[in-house]
Order: sequence, then C-alpha cells, then structure tokens
Amino acid sequence: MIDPSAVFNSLKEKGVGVFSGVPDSLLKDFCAYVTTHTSGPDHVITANEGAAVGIAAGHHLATGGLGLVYMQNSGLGNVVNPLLSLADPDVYSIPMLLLVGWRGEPGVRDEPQHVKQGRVTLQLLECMEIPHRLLSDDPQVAESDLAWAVATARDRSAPVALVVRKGTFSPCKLESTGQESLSLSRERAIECLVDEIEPRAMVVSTTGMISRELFEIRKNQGQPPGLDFLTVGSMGHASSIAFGVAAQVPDRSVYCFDGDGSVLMHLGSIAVLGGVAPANFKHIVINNGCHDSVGGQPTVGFDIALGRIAEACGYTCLECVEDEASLRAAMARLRETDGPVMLEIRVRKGARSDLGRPTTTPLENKEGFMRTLGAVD
Ligand SMILES: Cc1ncc(C[n+]2csc(CCOP(=O)(O)OP(=O)(O)O)c2C)c(N)n1
Repeated sequence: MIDPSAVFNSLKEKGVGVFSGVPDSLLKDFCAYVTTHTSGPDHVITANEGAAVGIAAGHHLATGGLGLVYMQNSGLGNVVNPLLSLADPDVYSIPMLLLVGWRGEPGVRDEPQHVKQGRVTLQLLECMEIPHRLLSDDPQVAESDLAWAVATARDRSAPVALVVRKGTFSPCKLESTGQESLSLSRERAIECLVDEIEPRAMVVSTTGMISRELFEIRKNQGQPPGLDFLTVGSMGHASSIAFGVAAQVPDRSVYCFDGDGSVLMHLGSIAVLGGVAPANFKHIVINNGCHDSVGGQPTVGFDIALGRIAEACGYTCLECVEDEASLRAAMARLRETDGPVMLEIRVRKGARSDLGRPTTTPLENKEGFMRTLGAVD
C-alpha cells in the first residue's frame, strides 16, 4: 500500500498546483488527505468530473503548471468531452494528470454498474489516446509512476492517467466536517418518506446509499417490489429519469429521491425540469452536505440555497426540513402540491455499517418497475 501523504507531497514537489475532482471510494483515503491538507482554490471538489478538467485547464492557462483531476472510472463519461475537445493535443494541448479509481477491475468482484465500466476503462483511455499506467502499490515503484506521469504530461503537453486499483492507498481518516449534529439520519428520513408517499407512487432513487437504504426499507416492510427504480449508476440523472416516467403516468405521483452530490452533478437539469415537469413530479433532495456513499467528502450542499435555486427555475419549493415532525408535515403539504415541487431534507452524514446492497439485479429491478406501470407483461 502507498501512503496518500507520500503521493500528495510527491505531486506537490513535482509542481502539481491544483487538485480537483469528484470523490471515489477507491480514492477515499487520497481524497481525505487532500481535503484535510489543502484549502481555498488549491483543492476543489467539483460538481462533476468534467468541471475538474476545466479547472486543471484554467490553472495551466494562468500558470503553465499542472493540475491533478481525480475521479472514479464512472466519471470518465463526464470527462470525455473536455478531454477530447479542450485538453487534447489536437486542440489546446493542455497537460494534466488524471487519477482514476478502477471500480469493476476484471477479476475483482464489484456491483453490476461497475462491471462493464471496469472492463472497458483501459480501452477508453486507449481510445482517447491518453497515455496511462497503473499506479503501483509499492511506494518506490509508485514514485517512479508519478515521475513518469508528470514528465509525460509535460513532454506531450497532454492529459496522462494513472489508474488506481482497489486497496492501493493506506487508510487516511477524513476529519469531521461538522455535519453530524443534525437529528435525522438519511435512513430514517427515507423510512418516513416511504410511510408518507401515496401507496401507488413510483420512486426513482439516486446512486449510492439512498438506493441501498430504500431497497432495504421496502424489503423489511414487506412492501411489493416494482415501485422503485434504483438508479445504481448514472449519477445525477435520477431526476431526469423520474421526469421521463412522470410525463407518461399522470395518474400516479412520481418521486425522485435525490442526494445533494447527485443533484449538484447535473444541476442544469433543475433549470429545465422546473419548466417542463408535470404536476405529478415530486423532487426530494436528501442533503447531508457530503458524498457519503464514497467517503463523506464535503459538497457545497449546506452552503447553497437549493430551494431558492429550484424556485427560480420554476419549481414550487417547500421549506427545508431537518427533523421528523417537520418532514411528515411537509410531506402532507407536498402530497397536495402540484409539481414540479421540491422538498429539501437536511440529514446528518453516516450510514449503518451493515447496510446491504440490492439483491435484485438491475434487469429484475427494471422489469418489475415497468410491469407495475403496465409497460411490459
Ligand atoms: C459520474 C460518477 N462520479 C462519481 C461516482 C461515485 N459516487 C457514487 S455515489 C457518490 C456520492 C453521491 O453523493 P450524494 O448524492 O450526496 O449522496 P450520499 O452518498 O451523500 O447519500 C459518488 C461520488 C459515480 N457513481 N458516478
């Protein structure tokens, strides 16, 4: 294993001047170190990975230096465009380092949404003609990998990637970000939501623990499967999926159970949905101010007025709630309010250590959901 501090310090010594990205569980120890040891504009946890490429590009334009962009391999989808149409040697030729967590590495058991992504990760980098190497978990070899990556990025004036396997970094604890004081847990908030929504309501839930908790709550309550679409991947798109459903089933409420990291990742969707979403579209944002599912790194969720943003985009917004009684009262109002409507629930970070994962496959989940809506037999 390699020490996150050694990698961070080596990169700084080699002239890496800015760190940005979206956290990943395989990179959580590195992300924790960077989060704790940098401040201000030297480290920005971006809304999506493409924005991090933009920051590294801007840093280079202003200084001639290098930025590091970290991401889960799922984030490659968000960076293809800025890598190929901005940083690529055929366009502006901007050097930067990419640190890519390799979920779904062939031969390593992982969740369904990571399997294909993992299988094609190196091919995607090859296809984009991005020089890449695995980051060794041997400290000395890792140091030469970092030296190679920095030298290659500078020589070619292009993006270069280091791919990180599971278990590469030694543990580093993220210092408390002070969000633990809220009374509601995310799981309790979802339990209340499941109680409060109409029996025929459909739910589209976002990536990570929100979907995992929703699955367990429904199962433990013996509720029929087929009411929830668990968006295990495709972070940030649950609200658009919910809209696509809601537009076709006006006789049912369609709820999106979103997270702050997820809603931020494609915040532009709110701007559009506020204008086009129908009365049965109900958007719930469970805001814990962090990316809890991948290590708890902070988002700007508690620093912005999400409700005011949504309202300015055409949503009706209920007052943000933080405790169970207010949540239940708000849900009673929300049931009577025409959508697009948003309710923000602020919760503390953290989850049960024995939280499971959906035991149905994505295909079973999809078919059950479609069957409920009569879209398949
Ligand atoms: C494009 C993309 N980038 C990163 C990830 C890794 N990832 C999975 S869940 C998650 C955090 C989600 O945060 P939030 O929506 O706030 O929900 P929370 O986990 O805090 O409940 C991240 C970053 C991903 N799945 N897809």
